[in-house]
Amino acid sequence: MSSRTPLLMIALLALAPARTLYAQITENPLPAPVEKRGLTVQIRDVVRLPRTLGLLPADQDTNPAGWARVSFVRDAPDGRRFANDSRGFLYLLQADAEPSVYLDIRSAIPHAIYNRLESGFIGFGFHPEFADNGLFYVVHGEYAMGNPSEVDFIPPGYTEADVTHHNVITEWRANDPAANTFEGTRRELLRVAHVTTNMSHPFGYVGFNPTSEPGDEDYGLLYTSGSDLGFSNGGGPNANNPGQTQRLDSVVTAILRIDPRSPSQSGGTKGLGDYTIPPSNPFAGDNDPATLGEIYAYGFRNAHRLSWDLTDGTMFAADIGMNHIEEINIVHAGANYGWMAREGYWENGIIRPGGALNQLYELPGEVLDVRDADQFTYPVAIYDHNEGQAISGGFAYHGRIEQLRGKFVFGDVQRGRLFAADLAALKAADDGVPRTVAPVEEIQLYVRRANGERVYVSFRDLVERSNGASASRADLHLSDSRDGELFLTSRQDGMIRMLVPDED
Ligand SMILES: [Ca+2]
Repeated sequence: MSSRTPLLMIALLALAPARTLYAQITENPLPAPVEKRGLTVQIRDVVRLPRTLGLLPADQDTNPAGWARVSFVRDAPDGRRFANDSRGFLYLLQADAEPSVYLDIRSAIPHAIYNRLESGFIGFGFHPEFADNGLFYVVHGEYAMGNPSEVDFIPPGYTEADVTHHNVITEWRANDPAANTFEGTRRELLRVAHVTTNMSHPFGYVGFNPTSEPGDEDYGLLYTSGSDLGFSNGGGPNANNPGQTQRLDSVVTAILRIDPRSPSQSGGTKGLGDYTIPPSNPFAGDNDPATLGEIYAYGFRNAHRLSWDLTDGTMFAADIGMNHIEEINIVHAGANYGWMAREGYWENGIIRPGGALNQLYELPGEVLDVRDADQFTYPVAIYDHNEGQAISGGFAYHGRIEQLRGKFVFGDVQRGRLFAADLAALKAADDGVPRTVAPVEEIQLYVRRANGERVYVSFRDLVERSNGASASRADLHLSDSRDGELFLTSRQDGMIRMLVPDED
């Protein structure tokens, strides 16, 4: 011990100047608050999903449990509108009618876990040719214990004995795509092991680029969220593990892009599961057997929502940060978005000897202010945890609400605040320079009373009013309609709301 001390002291002395220059940020990394600057938008109730609170025993539900755990609203390519309740239901929403159950998936997923924020029936997305082929995709989570299914992938260095949960993506095929209740078959595409105690940050999104057309490279390719599968703070001995990130031999932190067709149908290269590797993927043709061909981009903590600007195809990912920074990223094929080495445009302390996930360190100016100075791609807008705790998905808005046109609209899941950033500023910030990011402002919401009176509200006020109780979290999520309008939903009250033009 004593023989090591002088060496340690020399090492500390050598580090001292660097620590002074590139200091640890302990609080408020972005001192300027996100403020309201005049964007004021009307919000209106559309429909409330049926109450499923109490359907599950309390220990198998989330806490706080909500009225209905609505996560996604999606318009099918045939024009019909659907929404899911992660307690196991896919609803068909028809104008002037109560939601009707299109599919109850509970019996198909008997090992499902429902008690995490993202769990149960997590998400769904329709194939662009759903009206003809009846195909849609579902992501859900399961317990490993007592589960007879074999996983397609276990993170490197772990074995079957370490597996705690399964992340599962399935393809469902409706016999009659026009029917108002599902009858058909399903096929499992991918089953990936979770090895942390909690099923934190599972696959959360499945969907297709809505701007791609038949014949485009991207057409018919299914994207997933980019999620760290709990390797940051998922609990237990396998969490807090930066060694499971920043690697191309693992799906951890990666947005995957797959051709959902079985190789037996496509004649192409098989992926980890029963799907085909798109030959145009960034690591598909690198002749390196150590890289996974299904990886599209990587280095995300929990990029749980993806979206595309319908005017130019720009792809966005909203990535939930650790203790400090929430991010909007513009996604490029093959790019590395930094987790766990980076959080926003800071270095995360976990990659330093003895460091921790809740630490941020300033980057040196020769990285922060210089184009492409390191191997990472940095966010185009950020906010810190003085302003919120978890970024929702967001959308490039070109719809009917004049004051939101040309903005990217997003929010904070936990607090329910609604934010906007100029699309032009976001795209300009996609310049390879870490420090350049687009300004973020807050949107003021209002409702109209029956007499036409305008009442300013927060999203959280609305959730509390419909539940008749205070909400410890707003649980805000955003979805978009086929014609580019925005839905705001809460997993707490099960209400689907819409942003609308004034006096609409
Ligand atoms: Ca930038």
